[in-house]
Amino acid sequence: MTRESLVTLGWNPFFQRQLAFDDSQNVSVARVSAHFGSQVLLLGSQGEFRVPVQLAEAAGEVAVGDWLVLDANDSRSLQRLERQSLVARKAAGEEVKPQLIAANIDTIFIVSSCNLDFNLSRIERYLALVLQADIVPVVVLTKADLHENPADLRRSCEQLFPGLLVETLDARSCDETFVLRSWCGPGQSVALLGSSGVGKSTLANALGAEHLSTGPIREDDAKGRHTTTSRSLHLLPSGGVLVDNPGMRELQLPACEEGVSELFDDVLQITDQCRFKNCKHNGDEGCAIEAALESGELEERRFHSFMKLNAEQAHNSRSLAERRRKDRHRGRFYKSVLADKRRLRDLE
Ligand SMILES: Nc1nc2c(ncn2[C@@H]2O[C@H](COP(=O)(O)OP(=O)(O)OP(=O)(O)O)[C@@H](O)[C@H]2O)c(=O)[nH]1
Ligand SMILES: [Mg+2]
Ligand SMILES: [Zn+2]
Repeated sequence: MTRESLVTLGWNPFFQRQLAFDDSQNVSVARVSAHFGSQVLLLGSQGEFRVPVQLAEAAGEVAVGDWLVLDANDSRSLQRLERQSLVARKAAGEEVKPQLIAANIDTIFIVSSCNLDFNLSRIERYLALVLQADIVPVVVLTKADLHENPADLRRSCEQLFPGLLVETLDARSCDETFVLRSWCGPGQSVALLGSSGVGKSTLANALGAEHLSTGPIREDDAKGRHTTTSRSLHLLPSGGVLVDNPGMRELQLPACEEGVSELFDDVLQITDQCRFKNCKHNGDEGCAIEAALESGELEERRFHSFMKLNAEQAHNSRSLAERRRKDRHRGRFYKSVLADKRRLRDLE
């Protein structure tokens, strides 16, 4: 395998150190570029190739962006390398289980458009997820060409988190997307997250990912039509790789306590001053939040967003722990049933 071509796919010493095989063994390394359910698309120094999911996941479940060590003869995965980062959300629907979005990503462009889709609380949701995964967030406000004063929207986003980088642009324009190039350099992995129709694939195309399909949005509510249907990883001419994602209908937070705490550090500092440790911030005596809301120090919207996201992640985190406990319990139960059956058979 040539290390040089792997470097353009994001290979670095963090992965190199984990290799349990040496050059004399008949193995190759590849990165997961798409997951189609029954088949997985891989990118290696020899180019793109498909393998059945049973072979790709022989060493564990994979996400787009994962690095795999493969048996060079039959492409069976022998080792899934430890991830530098992992973005996951709670899968849509009632069931509480994580859905892997992308692995080994350095920067996430949280894409929102300067139209009806623009919503600070939704951007906060994405931010909590990205901060939780220890990935650099950049907010990209597309369709700036359709808004009278995109700089106002940029300023309100900048206030969501100290030092947050926000760019406003026309995603169709290669010149305007140039401001994003510094995150797309050699060895860098970027992923796009956002609702349907905000211009993720348009942006990917302007950055040089080849020919991704884009589609018109509905005129009445500016919602997209879910043009992109699966995630995929693409090489960029600037040297990095980019993961385009399908638009998200709902982004439910998984266990995300650190991300929420980091994002809402200002609110937590105020709650520290409430008279009682278990203050519900709901008319309780000596509540510092109430005072901050009244004085205007804390914005009503931000406080509600904090309460909502915190409760949601705590709920999903508890449900996830409960599910794991049940799975373990069920495992023990089946084992004991099997043992009983074996005993009965031995007695027969
Ligand atoms: N005027 C304008 N139109 C844009 C801009 N960005 C995207 N569009 C248009 O918005 C529509 C939706 O763009 P897509 O790139 O398909 O959106 P997407 O986020 O990939 O949507 P999904 O794949 O459904 O998640 C297309 O008609 C684009 O041409 C922009 O910055 N300005
Ligand atoms: Mg798309
Ligand atoms: Zn309080």
